[in-house]
Amino acid sequence: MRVRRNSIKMRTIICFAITLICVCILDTILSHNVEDELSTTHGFAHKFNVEQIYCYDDVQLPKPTVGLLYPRASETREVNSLDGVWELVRGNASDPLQGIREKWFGRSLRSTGREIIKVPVPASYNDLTVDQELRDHVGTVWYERHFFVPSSWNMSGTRTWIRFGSIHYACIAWINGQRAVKHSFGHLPFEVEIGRLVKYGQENRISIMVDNRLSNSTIPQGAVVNESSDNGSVAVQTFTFDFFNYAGIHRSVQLYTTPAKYIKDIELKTQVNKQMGRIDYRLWIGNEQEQDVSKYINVKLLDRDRNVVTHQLNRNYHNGTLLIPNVKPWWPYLMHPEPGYMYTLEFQLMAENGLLLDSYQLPVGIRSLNWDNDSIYINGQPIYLRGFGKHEDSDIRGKGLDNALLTRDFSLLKWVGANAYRTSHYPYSEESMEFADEHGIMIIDECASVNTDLFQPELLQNHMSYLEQLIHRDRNHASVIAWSIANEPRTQKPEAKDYFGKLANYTRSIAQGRPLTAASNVNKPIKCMMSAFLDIIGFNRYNSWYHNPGRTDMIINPMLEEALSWRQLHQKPVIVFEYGADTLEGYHSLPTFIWSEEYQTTMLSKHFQAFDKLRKLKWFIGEFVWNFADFKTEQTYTRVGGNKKGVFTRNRQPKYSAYLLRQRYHMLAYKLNNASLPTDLFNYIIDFGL
Ligand code: BDP
Repeated sequence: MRVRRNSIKMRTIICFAITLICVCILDTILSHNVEDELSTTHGFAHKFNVEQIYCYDDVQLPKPTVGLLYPRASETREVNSLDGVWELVRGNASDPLQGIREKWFGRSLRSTGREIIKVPVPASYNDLTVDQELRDHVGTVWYERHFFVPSSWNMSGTRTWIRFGSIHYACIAWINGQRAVKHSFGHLPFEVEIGRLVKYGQENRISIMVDNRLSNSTIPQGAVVNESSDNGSVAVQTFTFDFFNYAGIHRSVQLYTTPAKYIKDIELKTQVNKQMGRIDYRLWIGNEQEQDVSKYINVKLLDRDRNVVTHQLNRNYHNGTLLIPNVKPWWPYLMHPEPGYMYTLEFQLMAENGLLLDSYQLPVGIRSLNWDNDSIYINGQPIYLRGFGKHEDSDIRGKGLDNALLTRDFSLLKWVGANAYRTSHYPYSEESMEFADEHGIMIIDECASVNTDLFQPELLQNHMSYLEQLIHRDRNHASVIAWSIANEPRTQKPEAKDYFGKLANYTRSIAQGRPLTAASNVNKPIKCMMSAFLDIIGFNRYNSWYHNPGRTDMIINPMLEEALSWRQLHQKPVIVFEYGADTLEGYHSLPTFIWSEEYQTTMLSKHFQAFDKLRKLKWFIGEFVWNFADFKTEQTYTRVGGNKKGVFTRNRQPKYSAYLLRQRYHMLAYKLNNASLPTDLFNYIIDFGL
């Protein structure tokens, strides 16, 4: 009896120890240092006030990503979407890893007895319901759905993949109870081959645990702290960035097939010289080691009307060059009568006997991109950027991909005459990148490093890896003209120098022919430890808002002085990445008063005067209003229903200032590129001839 009780005790101890080890490992897997988080009382921004000396010698360079071509059907590939209504269960905020311990992935979520919420994918989960606990949830949620995989996909020679456009922030996915993939970093795609996990021609179950917690080593940084509430201690996510930490399955989930031997990845570089276009391509072939039956590739370039303009048979199927006489170059919007011209590049992997092994079509815009110490040039022409900082943000859906919203946004961008935006403060959807290509909107492509404050080696490693994945994803888009490595990091800190030196060196080595930039907000350029490593200097400045609120007579001179001092210090092109004023739609005040529509309009106009003086100096190459549209933030007394600096409302309707901005942007295009003006740019007032 005693022996039995002892062995039961022993077993209990062993089980407990195993559970403990599992929990520890899982916690490390998800890169959250719980102890660190819980010991922080005021959020990461205030954790260390003293200078830290970090050594980055052990930071490993990321392994290059290969694969992740956007899923497209072809003669040899099929795509099935898993978008639709899924089931969601909220984990306990006080016990985020309960679902792992209890193996919720091994059974249907319903069997856990917890409340099931039906939710759409893609969408952020926060604003879908009226439940405040779901909106403000900190920790894990679980998603689940059932799906079929066609039995026709169960052929030797066919591979089955699952690809996620973006899940924020970290996640683990299981298929039929077996672990399929884990990923950290929101806003970036990831995929895995799942042939070994799925049942063909039968029902399958996918379970995904999504964790929204941000820590000192996540991109962006944050900290989870325990705070006392009326209901006891609660976990609270703290961060200093100014947008809501939406979470969930934000972009599409797709199943797709490739042949066994297949085109795994494609890299393009394009150039235009007078009438001649050139595409240099590089291909990676999946399963190349398999008995070598593929002998050549057929490469076809199709124009917009699907006519073949160039055709090549290449026996070296790893790389090649296409020359395109009388090319139609890719031009930014309003810089040419036919902007955003996109060709389709088709690659066919062929066997010696002429059998088609794999086929993939990639949209391509053909253009040259160069820069020097004065400007950025597209097809040899200097550009002037007229645009916005944006957000992926909308009512109810949060950061969920919404093609209707994208259509509206691009329509507004063109209406207002913009030619560029910065993907502040994280990579936007792949679908939006295609919209930008097609519409000729230039993109400053930003990684999700916002307000970085603690520069530990682990963060640098993640930051490099983030940029590697971003550049890999977006390198083939004609619209991408620069990589932004960070927004408003605390670069006045001495330790930022080494950190950004290392980060910029690495990023430059993989930059795919684009310059590096970032948005700085130090109060004196000389204090910025990052900008010396950049190719384009960008700064954010809120004269008449955070600086001298109410004083629209204190804009022009400070703006001129600041831009000039950045230039003098670095002798590089300079862009204003953010300026703006919160504006409550429908609030009017004459004379102007802060928060009124008149105030935003006057503030813009004063900036235009400063920008025009700077434009004469040639190295001033862009103006970006903050923000395109109002967006949701955390709850704070400085935000009334979110950040209201939008020129458009959250519902994408113009504020009063939008009409003035429209006149400026179109007039700039007319002046600089001879673009024709919209007929409704000015309202009829009077005929002076009468
Ligand atoms: C800038 C930040 C941006 C904020 C903006 C603001 O880069 O994310 O939303 O301030 O306060 O400093 O409106």
